[in-house]
Amino acid sequence: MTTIVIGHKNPDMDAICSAIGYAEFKTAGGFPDVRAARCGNTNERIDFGLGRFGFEAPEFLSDVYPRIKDVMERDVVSARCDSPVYEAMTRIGENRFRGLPVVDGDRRCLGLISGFKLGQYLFPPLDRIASARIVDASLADIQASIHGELLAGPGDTEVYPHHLVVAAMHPTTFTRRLDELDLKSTVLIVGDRWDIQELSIRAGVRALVITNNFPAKKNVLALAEKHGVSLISSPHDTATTVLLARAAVTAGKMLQSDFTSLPDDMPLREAKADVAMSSQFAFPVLGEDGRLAGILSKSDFLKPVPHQLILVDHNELSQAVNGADEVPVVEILDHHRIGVAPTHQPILFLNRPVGSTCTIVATSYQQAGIPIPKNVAGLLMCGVISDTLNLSSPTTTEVDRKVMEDLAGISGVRPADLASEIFSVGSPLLTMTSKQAITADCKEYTERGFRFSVSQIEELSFSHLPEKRDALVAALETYRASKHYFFSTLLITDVNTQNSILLLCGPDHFTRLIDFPDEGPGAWKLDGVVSRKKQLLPYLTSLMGRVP
Ligand SMILES: [Mn+2]
Repeated sequence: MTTIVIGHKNPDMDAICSAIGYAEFKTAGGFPDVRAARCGNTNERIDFGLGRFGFEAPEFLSDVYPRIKDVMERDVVSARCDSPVYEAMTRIGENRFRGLPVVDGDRRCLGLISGFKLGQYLFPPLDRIASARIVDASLADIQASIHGELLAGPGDTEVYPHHLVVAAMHPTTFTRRLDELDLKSTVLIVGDRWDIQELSIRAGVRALVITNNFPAKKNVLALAEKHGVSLISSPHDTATTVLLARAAVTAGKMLQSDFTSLPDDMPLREAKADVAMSSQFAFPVLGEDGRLAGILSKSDFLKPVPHQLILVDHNELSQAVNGADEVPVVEILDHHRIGVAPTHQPILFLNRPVGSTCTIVATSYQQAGIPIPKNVAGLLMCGVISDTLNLSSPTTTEVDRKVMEDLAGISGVRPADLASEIFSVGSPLLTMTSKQAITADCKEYTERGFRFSVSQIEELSFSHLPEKRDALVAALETYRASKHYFFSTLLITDVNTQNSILLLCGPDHFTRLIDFPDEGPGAWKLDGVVSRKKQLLPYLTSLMGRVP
């Protein structure tokens, strides 16, 4: 079972750093197989923070939907197309399967062989009972299948329909019978009947099988060589020899080539429909290289998925990685409003109204009595600094201040120095396109029946804003229209002066309600507002309550 610690979509510094930090904490606490992940791109600032303390961006996951490869049987029992069906039957019997996939030498799946089809072959319906004597196989395969030994005459690997004939009759009757046979395809099976053996070799049957390990007489051996008849000794009695000879037909001759295979990375929910509609007993699963990687049965859909999630820095499914609703969430660490979906099982849900999730990660270490490694302390500082604008945002609490002090002591890095390093990297307005600036840290909300988005970027000043403003507003409107949001907004915060400019696109009857000073078309001046969560969201919510 793999546990994935993951932050929200459009991850910010806190989401990335708390995911890494909490994965480190769980691992240090002895939790097996925990790894951090992200479901969106990092930005220059996040990369700086990670690199500053020797971390790399966690693994990117576009979604966590359970896939076929998560539940399929990897240890596939299959049959080679060129091996006798006897082997396939044995494997089906041993494993109590309904059938097997049939593969070539390159492990490419050619089709399926079913126990049902094998049963029909062994016991044909009465109107086709004569076909029970025909074996579409080479003489060499028949010999191998009956564990026989070639005593005289030619071996032959050419595959064509052989007719099995048991000579259990008087020589006179047998002579008459020989006239009715297609001798070139006849495999005659007989015990120690020397007269019959000689008669059939002189008549020119394709092969003569002597059962029960009866030794062949010298003159019979010589006669077989002379007439080019293959003489084979079988260790089994006649009835067993016939049965085994019939099983010499290769699996490739009996496969159902019209079958459905599925790619191993297909989400289970997509596979469900294909599987439910099909009468196939199992589904060959192909890897990226097209080779057989596993097999999927209907019962595999009942298996638990081998991964689970710990969500950090968010608790609403609309902000979570795609597929989070189909995987067990075992823990949530967050500092946002509660919008968590009901869970099936009790979970650890730690939501504290503090400035950053990294603060909660640090207190988790402290409460568990696990020392915070130096580099993890630095990493957590990045999250706290970024989310609280270095403890200056109104979301900052005494807990954050205390944690920052502790972390600074461990890392040996001064918060003020780290803050100015972080915020001087990659001004979003200078380094990003308008679209990137909007989507870099964008959160979707639903409030009072309205769906909307609130993005935020941090700058060291507003000096670059005037030349970018119109393009940003245009991009914001495009984004709003593409997502069918009621409105979309971007909060541009100056971390030095602790003021923000709000860009907002939405219907006139809504924007008319905004009572902050105008700062140009689609822009408003929000002095003293720095927190999306604590200041902007409550304000927007109150406006929505006044929508006529
Ligand atoms: Mn956060």
